[in-house]
Amino acid sequence: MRRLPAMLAALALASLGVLVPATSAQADNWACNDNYEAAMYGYMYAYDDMECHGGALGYTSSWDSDWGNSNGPFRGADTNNASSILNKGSIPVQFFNGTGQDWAGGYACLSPNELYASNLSDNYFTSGAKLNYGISSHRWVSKDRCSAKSWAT
Ligand SMILES: [Ca+2]
Ligand SMILES: [Ca+2]
Repeated sequence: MRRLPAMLAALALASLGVLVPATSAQADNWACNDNYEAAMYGYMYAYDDMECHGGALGYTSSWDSDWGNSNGPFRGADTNNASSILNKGSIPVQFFNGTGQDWAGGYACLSPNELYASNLSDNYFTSGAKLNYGISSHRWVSKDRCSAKSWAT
């Protein structure tokens, strides 16, 4: 994971702004865009801070039915700790508020063409619960299983 010192990142954004006038929304998403470019194909990533900052809590091409247990790609304090996510796979990732392989309860989906969600505080599970600091499990699903939820980055 490439991390630029804050000063350099600010300079990069400033010079980008000169060449390509960007909306503030685009500028805010710059870090996630950078992470998306660097991400591995077929993988999803989750970060503890917004804008894909703070290092990845985890990344995987597989699933994890409990982000708080001691096995799989997400463990311990990862549960209820993600503030941004990205999907560089070929099918949607379905995120759940709860845990377990019954895959029950509120969920939200991030499809590959959405690329990433840089600020989960704008998003909600189907149950109405906040997505930010709420994700506790995930799996990859076909498009038709995620039609209930569509959301902006
Ligand atoms: Ca786990
Ligand atoms: Ca949760």
